[in-house]
Amino acid sequence: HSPYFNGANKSTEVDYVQVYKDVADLLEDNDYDDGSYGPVLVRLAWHASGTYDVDTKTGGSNSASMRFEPEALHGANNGLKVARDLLEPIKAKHPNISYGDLWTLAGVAAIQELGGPTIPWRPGRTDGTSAESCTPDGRLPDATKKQDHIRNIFYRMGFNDQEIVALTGAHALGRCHPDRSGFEGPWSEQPTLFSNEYFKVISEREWIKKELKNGGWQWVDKNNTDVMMLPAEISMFNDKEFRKYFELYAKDQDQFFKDFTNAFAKLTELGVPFKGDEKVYKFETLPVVVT
Ligand code: DDH
Repeated sequence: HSPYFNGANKSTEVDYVQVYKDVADLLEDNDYDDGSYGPVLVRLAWHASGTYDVDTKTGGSNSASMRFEPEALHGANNGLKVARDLLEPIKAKHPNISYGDLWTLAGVAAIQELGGPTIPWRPGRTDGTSAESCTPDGRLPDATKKQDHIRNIFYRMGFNDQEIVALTGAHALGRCHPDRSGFEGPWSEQPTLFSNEYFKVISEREWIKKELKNGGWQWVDKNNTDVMMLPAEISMFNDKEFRKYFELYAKDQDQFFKDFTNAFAKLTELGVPFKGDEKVYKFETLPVVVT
């Protein structure tokens, strides 16, 4: 073989294990939110993927259409520029990775590094090149609405009730920002730890309404008013069919991790035209450094 043959081949290869490590390395930042960029990266992976429509087979993470306006400016995507910009140096270091692959891999890395389950991931997304790949506004859930709206949004992606509740458990991570969604506060006291805490919090606390300065409202824990729930979430919790999964996951973290793993992997693969021969990665978390 000529050395040029190998060289040419290598130039399109991506070291996904190294990409995982590079994402893991940039998560911590004591000056940002609760000390981690992990939650906002998970939200980026979710909003890139959750635009999928099973009937028309449009949307999803394949084209990374959130890079373009108008999708970048959809209200649901407020604040995600932070996450997209954060990943630019990694894109520069690994120029052959597509944005769709990078964003979904970063979400997987964030979940794993913050204590969540190992989520199988494979490459295969190809970037769209223009705003033509943008999805119409309104495909992501509206937190001010009730459980029927949430069902319709997720059924459109192809999820069932159990998967919807499992996925929403991602709210163990992160917080609401008044300048992004208009809501404020985290869903738990430990917003940088991925666990079944969300389900415990929603089932065990007493929820009272809090009026917000912007004219809206949310639920807050009567005994710790920093902890919140969205109007849509308490509607879901009060729905008989959804409720059984909230109770199941509050009791059984292993079941939550198993069901979340499957649902999140499915979410990030919606609408991706895999060839079928892609390597499936199960990334190892970075070793914990004791200082
Ligand atoms: Fe969410 N989410 N989400 N969410 N989400 C917000 C933040 C985060 C809803 C509304 C909001 C999922 C489902 C729902 C994450 C992950 C996931 C915010 C606050 C709102 C509002 C944004 C802000 O102000 O910064 C609603 C409604 C639903 C629903 O299912 C009914 C799902 C499925 C996921 C997922 O990842 C699988 C994460 C993480 C955050 C925290 C972001 C941050 O910056 O912190």
